[in-house]
Amino acid sequence: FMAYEMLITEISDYVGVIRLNRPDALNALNAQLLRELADVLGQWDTDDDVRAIVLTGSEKAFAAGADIKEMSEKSFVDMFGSDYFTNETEAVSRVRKPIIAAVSGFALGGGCELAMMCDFIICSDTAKFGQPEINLGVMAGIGGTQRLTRLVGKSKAMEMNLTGRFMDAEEAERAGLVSRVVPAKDLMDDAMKTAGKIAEKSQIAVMAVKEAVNRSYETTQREGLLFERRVFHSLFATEDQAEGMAAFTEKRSPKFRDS
Ligand code: CO8
Repeated sequence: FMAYEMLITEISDYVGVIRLNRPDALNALNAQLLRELADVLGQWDTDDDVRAIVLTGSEKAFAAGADIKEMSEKSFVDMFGSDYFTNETEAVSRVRKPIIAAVSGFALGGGCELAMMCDFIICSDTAKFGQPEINLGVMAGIGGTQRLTRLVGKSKAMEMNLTGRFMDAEEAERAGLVSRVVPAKDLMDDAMKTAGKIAEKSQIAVMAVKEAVNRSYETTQREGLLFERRVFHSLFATEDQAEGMAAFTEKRSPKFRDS
């Protein structure tokens, strides 16, 4: 068991909530914060009490980027040699349960990239997304030129990465970066309700959906469709399929047992 200094974590009604908590640095991501994040995600992925995860920050900032003060003294050899952040950030993508990013305020640089590593983003009307690394004489390093391009297209991704300008919530929704925008005061309620809805489903089907949607990024459409079809077929080996379809026919709510 690891005591977290930079995260506040809580499990309620099968939803695990992780709040980034470095208020004096607008939740800038440093090595310790990311180690703690990787640790809790690793534990929750095999914890039956967690069926969906919400990752959030403060009202002012989801995260204002990687910690510039921690990075400023580093050399190429330090970065390349340690593969700075690689293990910790890959730990986010390894999680098989769904992770919702609930973004309020700044999601910049590594903060925007962390939000994009989640399965989808719900943001408040105060959210500001950006890849301002260019202003520091560097560039995005954990997805800002890759995931952002896939999410919003080349034109916007290129402009954001080249100019460092911020995108507001309305533009982010229009561009497909976020699934929905909600008033700031409703953000956590909405994210928790959304996670709660997912937590009621068959966990097997939920993990299969996550795998299949993510596969669409990694392969051709023909292979992706084949993967989807085979996973769909395989769900007919589960009791939850029989239960879900029986419940519909009998006009009652299904009781999924993840089996
Ligand atoms: N790192 C460290 N400290 C930060 C960061 C950061 N990214 N962002 C804010 N802080 C600190 C400030 O230094 C300040 O601390 P202090 O009070 O001690 O001076 C405190 O947080 C509050 O910030 P501000 O006073 O600046 O608050 P404002 O409301 O005036 O401004 C901004 C808010 C616009 C968000 C501003 O803080 C800002 O521009 N922050 C930096 C944004 C940025 O450039 N982010 C990109 C960082 S680089 C990156 O993310 C690379 C990721 C790739 C990693 C790859 C690894 C392999």
